[in-house]
Amino acid sequence: LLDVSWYTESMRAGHPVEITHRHKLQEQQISEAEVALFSVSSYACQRRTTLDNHNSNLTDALSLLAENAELNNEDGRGVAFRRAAALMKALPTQVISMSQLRGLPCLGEHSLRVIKDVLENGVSSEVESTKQSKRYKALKILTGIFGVGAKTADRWIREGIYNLEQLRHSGQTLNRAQKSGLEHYDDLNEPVTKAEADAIGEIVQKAVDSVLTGSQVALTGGFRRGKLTGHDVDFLITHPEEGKEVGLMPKVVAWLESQGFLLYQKTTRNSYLESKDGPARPASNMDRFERCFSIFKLTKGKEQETASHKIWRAVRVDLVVSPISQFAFAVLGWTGSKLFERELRRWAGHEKNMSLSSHALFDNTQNKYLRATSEEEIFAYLGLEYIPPSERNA
Ligand code: DCT
Ligand code: MG
Repeated sequence: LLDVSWYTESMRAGHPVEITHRHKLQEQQISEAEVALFSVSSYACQRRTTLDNHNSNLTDALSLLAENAELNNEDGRGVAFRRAAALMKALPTQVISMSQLRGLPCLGEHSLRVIKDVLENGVSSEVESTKQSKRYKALKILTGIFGVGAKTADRWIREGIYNLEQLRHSGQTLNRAQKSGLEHYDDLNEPVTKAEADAIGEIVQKAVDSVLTGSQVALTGGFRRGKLTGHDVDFLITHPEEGKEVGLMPKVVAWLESQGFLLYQKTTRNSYLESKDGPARPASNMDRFERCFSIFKLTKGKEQETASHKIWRAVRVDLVVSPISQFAFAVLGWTGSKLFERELRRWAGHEKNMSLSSHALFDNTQNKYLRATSEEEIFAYLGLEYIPPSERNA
């Protein structure tokens, strides 16, 4: 997939490849022939992207600009920066010169300008000025509240609200989610660890065991891809007998609530993927999908709680119930990364004339749904090499 012949050859010849400083580079006058040239597939779902990122200086810069674009509702621009960042994440070595990027896909003029700035000056001036801008800072703070999206944050900023203090004194009416989000702001902006995710997994497993024996719980999202921290914990729940999962979510939520595990919960019947990205034709078996956005109360230790010593923390948890017939699609759709999922759907549509969602795969040429019981089968239908979760970190 990746052409690293130069890299291995120069390693053998004893050339230094881990040169990080540009002045050192200039002094050594490294010729282009000596610089690694990469060959990379253009869809992120064709690439293996591990958490081992050799270009975090570049991906951090591009990701920040992507985030800023998304916060300003500039989706096209956001995706362009995400694609560029994902491409840099997939490179097998550190990029030290612009010439190495020649012929690579996904790098638009703007992204190349940012990369050049970082390679030459250590930082991108656009990133630095974005970080310093009053608007970006306010958008970050306000969308850091669970339940607040870019549009709400923008409205508040236009009304002169830039931080939590101003929001609290503004007299703005907050919905239930936003009130909860504001109340648990610090906890919810603290990364969730794998150990905390596992502890919550045990609680969720206990909940489903108590309400329906034989139910299965799968950890999805970033933790399934091997990430050590996340902004939330994502679970998928199913039952091996089709139809048994109907009505499961309210029971699980009621059990969790009765045990005092929930600080907030809201259950919706349709997932966002279903409403936005599902196959063009509605499938009758889709209205069963249920999702619960929640905030868990996770006890940290066994010490006694006092007025000044809180022994629990709030954690964002997403629960999704899927019928077993859609489980493989749901696991694939909820494992991420977001860009990997977006690219899978783009590949399916543009290259295969198929519609992929986290419920199903529809073949528009054959005019039929393609059934699958494993992620491997879905990749095979799509004509893609199987990429395991740990290599979907695009
Ligand atoms: N997802 C998606 N498209 C979205 C949102 C989510 O395909 N717009 C999928 C991919 C990942 C999964 O749902 C869970 O979403 P997040 O929790 O937002 O992502 P994550 O990778 O788990 O990130 P984090 O580690 O920060 O929770
Ligand atoms: Mg997650």
